[in-house]
Amino acid sequence: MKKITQEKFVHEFKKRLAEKYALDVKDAAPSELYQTLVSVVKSGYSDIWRNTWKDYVKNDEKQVYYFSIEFLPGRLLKSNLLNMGWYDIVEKGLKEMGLSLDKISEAEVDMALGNGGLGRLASCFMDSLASDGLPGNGNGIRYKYGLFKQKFVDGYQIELPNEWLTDGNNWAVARESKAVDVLMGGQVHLIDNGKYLEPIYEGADVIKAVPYDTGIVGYRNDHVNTMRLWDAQIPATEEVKYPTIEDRRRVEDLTSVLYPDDSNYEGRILRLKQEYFFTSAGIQSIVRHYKKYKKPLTKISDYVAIHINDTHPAMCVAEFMRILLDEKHLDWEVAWEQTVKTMSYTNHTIMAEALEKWPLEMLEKVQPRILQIIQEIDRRYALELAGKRDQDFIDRTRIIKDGMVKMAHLAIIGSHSVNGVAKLHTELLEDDVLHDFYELYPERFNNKTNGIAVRRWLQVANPELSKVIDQTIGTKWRFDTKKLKELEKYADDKKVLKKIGQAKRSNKVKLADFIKQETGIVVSPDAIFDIQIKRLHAYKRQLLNLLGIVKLYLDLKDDPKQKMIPRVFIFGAKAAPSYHYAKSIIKCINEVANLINNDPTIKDKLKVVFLENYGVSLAEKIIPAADVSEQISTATKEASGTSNMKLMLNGALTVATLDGANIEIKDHVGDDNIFIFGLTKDDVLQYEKDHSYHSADYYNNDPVLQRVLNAFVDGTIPNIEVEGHEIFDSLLRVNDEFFVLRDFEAYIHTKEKVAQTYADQLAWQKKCLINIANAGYFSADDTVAKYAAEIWDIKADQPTEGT
Ligand code: 26Q
Repeated sequence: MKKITQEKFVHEFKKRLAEKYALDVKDAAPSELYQTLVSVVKSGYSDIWRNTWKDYVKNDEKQVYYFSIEFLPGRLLKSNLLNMGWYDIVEKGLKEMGLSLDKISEAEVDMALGNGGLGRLASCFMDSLASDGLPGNGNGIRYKYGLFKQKFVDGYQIELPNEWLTDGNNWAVARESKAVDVLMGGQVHLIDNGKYLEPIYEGADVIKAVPYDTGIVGYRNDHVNTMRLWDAQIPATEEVKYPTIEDRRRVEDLTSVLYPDDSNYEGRILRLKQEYFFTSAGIQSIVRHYKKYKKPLTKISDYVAIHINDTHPAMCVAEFMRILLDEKHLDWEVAWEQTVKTMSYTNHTIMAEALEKWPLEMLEKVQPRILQIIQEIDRRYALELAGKRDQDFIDRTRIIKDGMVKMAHLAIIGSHSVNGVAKLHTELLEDDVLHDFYELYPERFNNKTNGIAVRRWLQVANPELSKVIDQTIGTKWRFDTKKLKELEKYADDKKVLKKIGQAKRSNKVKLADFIKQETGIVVSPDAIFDIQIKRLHAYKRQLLNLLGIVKLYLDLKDDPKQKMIPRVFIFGAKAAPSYHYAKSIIKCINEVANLINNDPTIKDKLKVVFLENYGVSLAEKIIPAADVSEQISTATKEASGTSNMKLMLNGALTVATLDGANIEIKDHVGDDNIFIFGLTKDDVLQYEKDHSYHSADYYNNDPVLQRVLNAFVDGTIPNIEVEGHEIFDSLLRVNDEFFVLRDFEAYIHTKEKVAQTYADQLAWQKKCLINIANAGYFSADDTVAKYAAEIWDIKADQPTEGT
C-alpha cells in the first residue's frame, strides 16, 4: 500500500479538491469531499491492484471466479480505509481540516446490487478472499438500479427506484478494452465442416458486455482483488440493427434492474437473459485471460475454479462446454471432464418454491445453442445411468423433465462439489432434498457454514466495542478473529463487563438519536432493544414477533401499572413487491406500532419502530445497538442466516429456533448464553409428513392466543380491516404453514426469560461477552479458507508484514 502520513494526506486531499472542483475545503459539499476522498484512496491501492493480478499470471497461480447474480457491498469508503491501514491517519487528517470522516462517509450511496443474505455473503466472501491473500475474483451484473428504495406511506410499503449511479460510482473502472460479445436469441444449425460440428447462428442479437472492475482491498496485506460487474451495451458495429428507442431499450434493459424477489422463483424471460448474459461474459473473459498462462485447455481446471452461487449462474456449466466444444474444438469427454473439475456449486435454500426451473422454449429463445448442450448433457446423464439405476431414479434426477430444465440438477451434475451453508442445511440436503444425488455422488457433498466479514461488522460498524476489546485482550483479534476467544478469561471481570455495557449503551444512544431524527419516535436507551432485521418472509416469522408484541400490549392495557423493563422492538425488512402477504405483515407491524407508540397509558414501557429502507448501511447502525437478536424462523426453513452472526458478534443475545446456523451458535456459546425455543427439525418434518398439525386447536385451547389473534380482526388494532383478516385467515383457515401458533407459547415464555435475565445487568453482560468471544468462529475469513482448501484448491500469497 502506498505509504501515507497525515501531512501528506492533507496536502494530497486539498490538491485534488482544488484540481477537481476548484474549491477550498470549507466551500465543498459533502458529496464533493467524498468524491475527492475516493480518488485519494484509489490512488493509494492502484499500484498494488495492478501487481496483484499480474503476479497471478507470472506465478501460474490457480484463481477462483465467484459467479453471483447479486453482490451487496454497501459503502466501500471506511472499509477500504481500514483494510489499507489508512483509517486513523485519514480520520485525523480530515479532523485537522475541520472535516468528519463519519459525515463524509454518509455521502456514499450504498452499492445495493443484491436482495439480502445471498448477495451480502458474496460481498463478505470478496472481502475475505482478498484479506486471506487468495486469488479470487467476483463476476456479476452492474445493475443500473439497485434494490428498490423502501418508503412507508400510511403504513404500506412503497417501492421507489434506486438510482445509485446518478453521482457516478467512482470505485469502479470501466474497461472497454476487455469487452466481450454475448450472442443471444436467433436460431442455430450445426453443420459438419469435415473437422467438427460447426454451429451457424442466424438472427442472433450481439450484445457487447463491458466490464466495470472494482478493487477489493485485502486487510493490511498488500493484496487487491477484482470484482467484475458487466454492463450490456450495443456494439458499434450493430448500431443500425437497433434504430428505435425501443430497440435500444431491449439491450440496455438487460442490466437495468435487479429482480427484487428472494426465496421465491419467478420464471421471467428477462431474468433468464440476465443469467445467461453475465455467465457468458464471465466465462468468455476467463477463457481469454487463460491464454496468458500459455497452458493447454485440457489443463484449465488446474488453473481456474468457477463457483456457482446458487443456481442463478448454473448456465456456467453449459457455456463453458460451449466454448470448449464450439470454439476450441475439444472432444465432448475431454471438455466435460474439465468442466466438472472446474465448477462447484452452493445451494442456499431447501424451499421448493425457490428452486429454479425454466421451460425449454424460454431457454431456446434466450440461447438455442445452450439448450442443445443442456439436452446433450441430460441425454448422456440418462444413458450413463441406464441399467445401473431404476427408471424412476433417472427420471427424478435428470436435468430435463416435463418440458422444464431444472437448474439445480444442471449445477450438481456439472460440478465436483455441492455445498450447503450450515450443518443442519447440508444435512437436510443430503438426507432429504438432494438425497438421490447424495446417493449418486456422496463425495461431492460438503458443508461450508456461512461466515461474516468481522472487519466491517465489528471494526468499522462498532468502534466503541472494538476499543474495549483492544483494551482487554490487545489488537491481535483484528488479524485473527479466533483470538476473540481470549475475552472469555474476563467473563467475571466486572470492570470489563461494565465497559462492554457502556459501549452498548453509547451505541444505543446513537441509535435512539437516529430513530428520533428518522421517525420522530422517542425511545429510551435504557429499554431492551429487541431487533429483527432481515427480508420479510412468512418463514422468517416476523409475525410471531408481532404476536408477542401485541400480547405485551394487551397485558399492559390490563395492568398499566405493571412493573416491567421497557422494551423497544425494532424492525428492518423489505418485502418483494409482488409478495402480497409479506406486505400485509408490514402494514400490520406499522399499525401496531402506531397504536402502541401513541397510547398515553403505555408511556415509554413499549415502543415499536419499523425503520424504512433496511440495507447494509442501516444494518451498520442498528446492529451495534442490539440487546436481543430475533432468529425465529420455522426450523428447517432458514438455510443459515447471517444476521444472527453479526448480532452475536456485537454482543446481542439470540432468541432462536434450532434452525440454520443458530444451532452452531448455540454449540459455541452453550445453552446458558442463548435462548432456544420451539419446534425442532424432526418435529417439523414429522408434521409435514403426517399432517397432524391443526392450528385451530391452539387457538381454541389458548385464551391468550385467542385474544391476541382477535385483536387483528375486532378493531383493537385500527386500520387493518383487510390485512388483519388476511393474517387471521392464514393462521387459522389455511392452517398456519409455518407453525406460528404452535410456537407461540414457547416463544412468549422464552421472551419472559429474556426480560428476567436482563434485570441482572452484570449477568447479562457476561452472556454478551461470551457471545462476542465465540463469534470469531463465524468469520468469513475462515469459511473462505475452507472453500479454498477443500473445494477450489487455491493457495494464498505468502503473507506480507502488516503495514
Ligand atoms: C431466483 C429466480 C428469479 C428471481 C429471483 C431469484 C432469487 C433471488 C435471490 C432467489 C433467491 C435469492 C436469495 C436467496 C437468499 O438470500 N438466500 C439466503 O442465503 C443466505 C446466505 O447463504 C442464507 O444465510 C439464508 O438463510 C438464505 O435464505
